[in-house]
Amino acid sequence: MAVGIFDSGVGGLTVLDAVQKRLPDVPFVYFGDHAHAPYGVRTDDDIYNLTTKAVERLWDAGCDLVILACNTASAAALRRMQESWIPTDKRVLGVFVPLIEALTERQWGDNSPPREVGVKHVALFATPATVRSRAFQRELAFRAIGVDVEAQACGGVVDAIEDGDLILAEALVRSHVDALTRKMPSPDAAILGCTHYPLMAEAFQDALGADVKVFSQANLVAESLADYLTRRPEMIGAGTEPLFLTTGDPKRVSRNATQFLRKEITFTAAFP
Ligand code: DGN
Repeated sequence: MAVGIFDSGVGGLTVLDAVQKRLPDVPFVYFGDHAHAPYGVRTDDDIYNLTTKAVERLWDAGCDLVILACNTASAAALRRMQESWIPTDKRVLGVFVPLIEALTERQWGDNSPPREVGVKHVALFATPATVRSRAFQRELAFRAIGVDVEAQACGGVVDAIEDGDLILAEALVRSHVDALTRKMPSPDAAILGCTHYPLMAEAFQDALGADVKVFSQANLVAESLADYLTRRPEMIGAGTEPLFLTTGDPKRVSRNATQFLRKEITFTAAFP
């Protein structure tokens, strides 16, 4: 069996890269819904319908376990999928919880009551749909008390990354950080709540300053998946080269992904 990794575009490749390094023997299939990116400006119903279609394609490709490496889809669709749609022999996991557990200094699956933690003022950067969902604040409130969260919807950043326009992406990051620090002048931690943003991690850290601890998801999700698979070894198949599927133009997407991850990546059509 392979593990499926889904994102609306190239952002989930940051998660794939980290999990491949952590779990080199696990086979992966990546699905990027480039034809419909960005998700951040879509309605929740729209995001739910697109995400279920992508997850079904990953099931068809032999993935009984799928990670939604997309905060927007995790926020808008995951709970609804888990409540009514996912068959008992399949698992779909999101990307919020590992990050919130790290931020609140908890071990995997520690469900003890909320308590005071080291961080007090947290800046959240995410897509408009993720910010609207308040999913990070909800997960945080289950685990921590006394933490003030200021959210910034970072319009345009995902589009600039998908267009391969790094200069524009950096300028947008600076202006979103400015907007946030006008509302919260001295955050002590920042959450990169979109899997595209680790591609801009340096720009976020530069704009925020070295004193702000920046949490991004790739390594945290990789650790949490490794933990999960240790408890479910039957979910691991034999290692193969990963398969990259896209609903967009495979040539263009391969070029963009190769530029961002600085290694050769070849996408094929998800629905030929
Ligand atoms: N990488 C997706 C996320 O983590 O939210 C971006 C979603 C989008 O398409 N805007």
